[in-house]
Amino acid sequence: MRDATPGQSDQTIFLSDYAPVPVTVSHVDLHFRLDPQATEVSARLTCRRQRPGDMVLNGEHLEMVSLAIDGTPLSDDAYTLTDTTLTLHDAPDAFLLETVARIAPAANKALEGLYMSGGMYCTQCEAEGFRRITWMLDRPDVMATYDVEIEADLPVLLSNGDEVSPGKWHDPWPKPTYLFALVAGNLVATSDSFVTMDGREVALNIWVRPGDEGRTGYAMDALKRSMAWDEKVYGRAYDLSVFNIVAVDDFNMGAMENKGLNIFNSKYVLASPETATDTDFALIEGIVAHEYFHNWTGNRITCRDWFQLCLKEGLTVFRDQQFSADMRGDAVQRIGDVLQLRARQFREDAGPLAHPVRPESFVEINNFYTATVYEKGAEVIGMLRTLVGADAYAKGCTLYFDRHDGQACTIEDWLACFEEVSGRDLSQFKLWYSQAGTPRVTLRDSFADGTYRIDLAQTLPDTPGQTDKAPMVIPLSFGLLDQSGKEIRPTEVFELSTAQDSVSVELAEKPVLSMLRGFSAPVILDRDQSDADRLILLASDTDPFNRWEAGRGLAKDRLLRAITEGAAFDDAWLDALSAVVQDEGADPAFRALALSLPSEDDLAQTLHAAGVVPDPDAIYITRRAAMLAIAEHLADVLTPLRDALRTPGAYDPNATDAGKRALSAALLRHLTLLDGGTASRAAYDAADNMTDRMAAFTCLLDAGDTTVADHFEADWKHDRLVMDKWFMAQVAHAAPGRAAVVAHALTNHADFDPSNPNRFRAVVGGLTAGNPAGFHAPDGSGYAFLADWLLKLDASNPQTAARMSTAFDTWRRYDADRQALIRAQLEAMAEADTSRDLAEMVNRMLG
Ligand code: B3K
Ligand code: ZN
Repeated sequence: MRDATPGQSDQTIFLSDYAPVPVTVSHVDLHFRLDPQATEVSARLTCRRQRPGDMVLNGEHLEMVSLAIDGTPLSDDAYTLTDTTLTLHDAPDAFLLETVARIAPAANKALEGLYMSGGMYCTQCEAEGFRRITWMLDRPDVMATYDVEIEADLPVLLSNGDEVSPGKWHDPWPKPTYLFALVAGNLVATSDSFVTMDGREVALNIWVRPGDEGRTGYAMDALKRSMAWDEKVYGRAYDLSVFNIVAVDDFNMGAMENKGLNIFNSKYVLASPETATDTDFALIEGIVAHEYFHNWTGNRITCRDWFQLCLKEGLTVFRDQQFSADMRGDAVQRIGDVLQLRARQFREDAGPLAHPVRPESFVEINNFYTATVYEKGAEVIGMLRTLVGADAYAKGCTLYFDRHDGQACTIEDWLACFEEVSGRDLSQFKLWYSQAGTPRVTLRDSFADGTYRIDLAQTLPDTPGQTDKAPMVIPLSFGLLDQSGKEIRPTEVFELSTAQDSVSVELAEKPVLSMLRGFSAPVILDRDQSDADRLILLASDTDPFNRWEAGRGLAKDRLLRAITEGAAFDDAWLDALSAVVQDEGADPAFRALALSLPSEDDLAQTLHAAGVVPDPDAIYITRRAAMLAIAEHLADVLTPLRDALRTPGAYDPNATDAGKRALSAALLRHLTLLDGGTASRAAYDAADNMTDRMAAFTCLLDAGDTTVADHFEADWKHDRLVMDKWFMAQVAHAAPGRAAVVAHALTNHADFDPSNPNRFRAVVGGLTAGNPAGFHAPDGSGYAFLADWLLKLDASNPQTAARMSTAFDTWRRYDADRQALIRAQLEAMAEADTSRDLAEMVNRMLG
């Protein structure tokens, strides 16, 4: 492991070891003299003793210029300086600590702390990046007010809070270091304003590089809608006179909620009809909302320590999902959220990286910004709301905001608010935070003598470091239909809180059970469900999630039987699918979701869970065969349906039009299997927006078209975000046998810059996530490609390398040959001189 300070950086940190700091900091005064190679950071920290002990400040990659307390330089024996800490011995009870540090932002390719992107200075401090800027108590329970002054020969100088004078900022709201931000550069703003519910006017700016300002309109609109929504739904108003967003090209993740100065990956800000797809627009809306909502859930009330990360992330994801559902429609949003949850979180929970929503130990906290903390964390909030009810949920949130404003909190603080308003004991519910793994709920039902009985049992699988877990409280929403599809019992919630339980209902005839409506709990439901019941639910359930789920169940059964037994695709299924796709009364977005088959990874996950070793090639081939069977079944209607879906007028990213385009694209994908690409070529040429263009482009790549990639490149070479799509699509849509070769060739392209995370993710993620059969090619070429690039990237950007390494986390699913190939790559990485980040991931995956 590289850069390890013995006994320090390879140390595991435990939740149980939490202790408050002996000396705290209440105000931070920073002066930056910016220079790419030698930025000088002068810090004056107002410090106050709370309990006995040394003050240990964090600081990494810093050159010390000076150090003084209350104006007097410190003698050598008054402090100890290491590569990672500055310890003050015998500090007084109240004092001003003055340090001057020198740093080199241009050399910082880890994209943590202060770094440079496209000529601009920017920061990323969460989780522990501030320590690369100056010495400070770099932990979330130390909340301070800030004054910041920036000196640089650049037109735009930004930091948190309100601008006092050019380049001088004051943030009156106490915040932890991770929310600090600074941006300086040649930027232009799109500006607007918002009047809060208490009548204050807030200036809104989205700062971008000159030339990009025409692509900020949608993000600005999403911001204003987010501000209004949080006032209306959660009663939360914004609290500064300005809200700035900056778009940055080189960014390790999606965006960052720094107080009053959100920094975004440009991919999640910049959008125009010509350059962004409907998916991009929806992501921009959701991420702008997410970061804005953090202003209350995360910033005003933050986390006591990083183990409480889900306190802000799970809650904020839940809030952004609610917002998107309000903007775009509940059903489609919920189906999309559950698809993501199963694809990312269920997968994580089923492998060596499984961990609780609130982990109990870590080596590198950046490795815990996971689907479990975020998405399962959001599901836990959703279940809490279901269990206490919408009214108590709203009251509990208000109590939380009132009671804990300005504090750094724990999950216990959060749950106590809901216990208080609902009068309910949530101690069993709290197990959702501490027990890892996806619960499996087994359901058996029977009907006899006028009684319908549902028997339920729950089990929770062993996960790393956890066995013999206790039963959880699982809210199961369900309703009943009669055999004609009419609802005979509306939705009710059964709380499964013991290992086994049952529900009995008196009825004249056996009903059709619609269980887990709206996916009321993040569990795997294990049951035998007849085709007849599924067909009734698909046609008639009042719960749209379960309508979709029934169709998905039918499809999944067919695919699994085709893979394991070579079963043919039956007309009953194809007829039902065809009816949904042609149902003009249904939302086109829903019809598009109904037409899309379970992903290759989903099928592999399900086979593995059933004790079958998944064969990635067989999965790929069978899935294609199923699509062809659907295409042939729908052959006569594909074109007329597409024609009927045309949206009149200019492109508009609204959800209704986007749904039509999504269905049209899904139909085109099937049509391409029949006509070899004729319709796609016409669609590509006719496209006047990036959504239609990408749909046609990927269809043509699937069809083996050899010229379209060059055309696309010639048209879009100048646009970095569009070119990310070009890089990714070629790898994701390569024939599996060629995927690693295509990916490798693209890494030699003049525009492949691995130091840009978006470009790296486009090519490497295009293979690992976009082309599973290619990644798992039997010759191991995909594995070698990933491991080579992880090691290369890790030398400069450990965070993104560690994150991308999770592609290997399913390795124990596969056959002995593939396992041996992956194990060899993991072992080679474990032996290599890697970062703490990557080393932790590799060691966990090796188990
Ligand atoms: N809070 C940031 C994520 C920071 C990740 C640090 N490795 C973005 C978000 O969740 O809103
Ligand atoms: Zn977040």
